[in-house]
Amino acid sequence: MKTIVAQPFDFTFDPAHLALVVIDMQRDFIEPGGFGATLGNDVSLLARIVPTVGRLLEAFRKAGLPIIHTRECHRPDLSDCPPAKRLRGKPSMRIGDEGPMGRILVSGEPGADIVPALAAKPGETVLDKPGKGAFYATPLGEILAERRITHLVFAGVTTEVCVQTTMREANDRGFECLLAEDATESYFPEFKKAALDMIRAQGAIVGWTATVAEIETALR
Ligand code: TIU
Repeated sequence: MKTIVAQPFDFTFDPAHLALVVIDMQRDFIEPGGFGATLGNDVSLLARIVPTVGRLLEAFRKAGLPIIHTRECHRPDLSDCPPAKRLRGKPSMRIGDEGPMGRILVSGEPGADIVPALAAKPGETVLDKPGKGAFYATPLGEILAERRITHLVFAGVTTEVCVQTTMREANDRGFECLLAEDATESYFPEFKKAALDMIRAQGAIVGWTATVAEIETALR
């Protein structure tokens, strides 16, 4: 067993049953001209965590542990994008519209891909998801069960939307969950802080948080 110094208390795990889930580090959220920008957000905040997520990926690669990357995107015919998502709000471009990185949040388009610095390596799983949670309408549960994974480390964007939703889904499915606090980001710093606080409050009601440095130390 190994231990990560974490909040609100230490996170203990068997490396044979640990995996990393990197949520939606896609050009559509992180680069100008994508989905995040169409919603009116300053995407530069998210770009800043790319090197930290890279360090976390390297730590898991060196340790030989499973890595799952998710991408939020939809089929080209948008049959998996309900009006409740596509027609929400007044974005400058909607999901499926043609933007500078191809059609917004559509699978196979340049914008839907993971930023080049964090691209998946051979043997890593890349999972497309139509919702905020990575378990909804995907085989993630089956993939983790096949590998006998019980403990998950999370990173990615955005903290209070797809990351928190996925952690809550994972917690309900019985996984012990830890969020890498400096490898996740929100367009709203106050929402990131609130999400971290609510995840680890009440005795880790949803899960733990720890820095990438603490995770690296434990995996070394
Ligand atoms: N808008 C926002 O903060 N997030 C999303 O729409 N998706 C993810 O968090 N991946």
